[in-house]
Amino acid sequence: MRLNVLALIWVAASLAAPAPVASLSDESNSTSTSSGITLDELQSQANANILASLDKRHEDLTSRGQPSPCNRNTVAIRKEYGKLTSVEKINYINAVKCLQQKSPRTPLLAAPGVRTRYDDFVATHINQTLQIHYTGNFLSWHRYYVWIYEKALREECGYTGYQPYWEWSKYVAAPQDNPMLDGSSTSLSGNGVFVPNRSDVILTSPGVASLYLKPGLGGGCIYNGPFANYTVNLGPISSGTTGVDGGLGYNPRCLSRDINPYTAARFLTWSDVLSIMSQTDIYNFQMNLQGIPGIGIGAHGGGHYTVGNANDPSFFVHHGQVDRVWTIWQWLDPVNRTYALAQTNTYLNSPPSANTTLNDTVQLGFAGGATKEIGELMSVVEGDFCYIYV
Ligand SMILES: *[C@@H]1O[C@H](CO)[C@@H](O)[C@H](O)[C@H]1NC(C)=O
Ligand SMILES: *[C@@H]1O[C@H](CO)[C@@H](O)[C@H](O)[C@H]1NC(C)=O
Ligand SMILES: *[C@@H]1O[C@H](CO)[C@@H](O)[C@H](O)[C@H]1NC(C)=O
Ligand SMILES: *[C@@H]1O[C@H](CO)[C@@H](O)[C@H](O)[C@H]1NC(C)=O
Ligand SMILES: *[C@@H]1O[C@H](CO)[C@@H](O)[C@H](O)[C@H]1NC(C)=O
Ligand SMILES: *[C@@H]1O[C@H](CO)[C@@H](O)[C@H](O)[C@H]1NC(C)=O
Ligand SMILES: *[C@@H]1O[C@H](CO)[C@@H](O)[C@H](O)[C@H]1NC(C)=O
Ligand SMILES: [Cu+2]
Repeated sequence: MRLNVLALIWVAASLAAPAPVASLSDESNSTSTSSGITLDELQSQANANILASLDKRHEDLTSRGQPSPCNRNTVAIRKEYGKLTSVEKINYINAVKCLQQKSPRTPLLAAPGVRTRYDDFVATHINQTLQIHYTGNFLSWHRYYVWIYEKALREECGYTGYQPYWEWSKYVAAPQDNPMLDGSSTSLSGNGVFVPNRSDVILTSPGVASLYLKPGLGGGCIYNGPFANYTVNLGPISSGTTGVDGGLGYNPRCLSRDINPYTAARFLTWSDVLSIMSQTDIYNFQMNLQGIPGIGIGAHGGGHYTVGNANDPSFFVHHGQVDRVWTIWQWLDPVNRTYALAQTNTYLNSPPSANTTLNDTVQLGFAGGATKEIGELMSVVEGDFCYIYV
């Protein structure tokens, strides 16, 4: 499915172009260390800061005789999908399939198309789309969403691991060879069947140049791997083809996928990630991640157009990486960045709304979780959260 809705209401925006800081130089991928800094190195710095903060808190709490449940020995570790063992991958896949077989919590009156527990998550994302993208809560909402999904996998489906992430740049040359997408029994299935002669996806919006995205290597239904012949029930929400009831109606069809090396090469290289990481304020950080209208769709949009949307099980692995990039960026300068917010509560501030604050709330509907203030979701080791990325 296409997230053309992101383009529908793009508005002309005068935004700073990506400006990498001088100390960070380009790399073709995150595993190479021949020159310049890599994402792994930035992650090491960030993790050193997180662990130092955990240690300090642990010392403070234990010296006062108080419990210290989140410390360096208990912190959950989220890993890159390709680095999970085969058994870990299969456990993750089986837990996702379990959610896809369990009964939903969403009443049919609220979303007539929901059929499974997994659909509760898809419905929540569709329902709130225009309040959680290009907004001040984009990062915190999706952090909470991925965490509640991980919690459901663990508590409702017996998964004992944590949410994996997709290291975009590592597989940018051939996203179809990513162990997450290679079609093997330890992947989240591979490509959809190739549909020839498709035209470019055109993202248009008033006042800015249209973007043309070449079609990828698939486009049709997925017949391989663990999610072969999986039926999606909700959506789509793309322009012109919005499903019944605004995407919340029952619209059963195959899970399709169009793995797209052209989109990956354009938006998911280490150089792209570096431009995002090099932003020094939260406004430019999150705009570069989401994509500046008329210039690009960012790594967030790039990942979705390289693989898929919330009906696709890879969605949560992609958003694991979005959260990882934010986490690393925050912890490279925790004092200035942990609680930094920008933007408003409406999509590109249309219609105009108040600036997002730490006291604004987010909720995940029938997916689960309590209503939270954004301030409770800003640190991966505060409140309900206690995890790091390695
Ligand atoms: C959609 O959001 C509205 C407003 O928050 C809420 O009342 C409704 O229950 C939501 N529906 C679903 C399916 O989450
Ligand atoms: C990373 O880049 C190096 C050198 O540019 C290349 O040899 C290697 O194959 C790349 N690795 C991946 C996983 O793309
Ligand atoms: C694809 O387009 C080419 C050129 O227009 C045409 O010759 C060919 O038959 C088309 N293939 C299919 C499968 O439609
Ligand atoms: C998927 O559906 C196709 C076509 O209906 C069928 O040939 C194939 O055996 C199915 N595969 C699985 C794994 O169910
Ligand atoms: C935090 O921001 C202040 C004000 O812009 C700046 O002086 C300081 O260097 C920043 N802290 C770090 C660790 O970069
Ligand atoms: C909202 O945030 C912008 C950018 O930080 C700022 O210029 C503006 O004054 C804020 N508006 C209000 C009403 O606080
Ligand atoms: C507003 O948010 C701040 C930061 O998260 C928090 O410390 C404070 O308690 C909140 N205030 C209210 C009235 O909830
Ligand atoms: Cu989203």
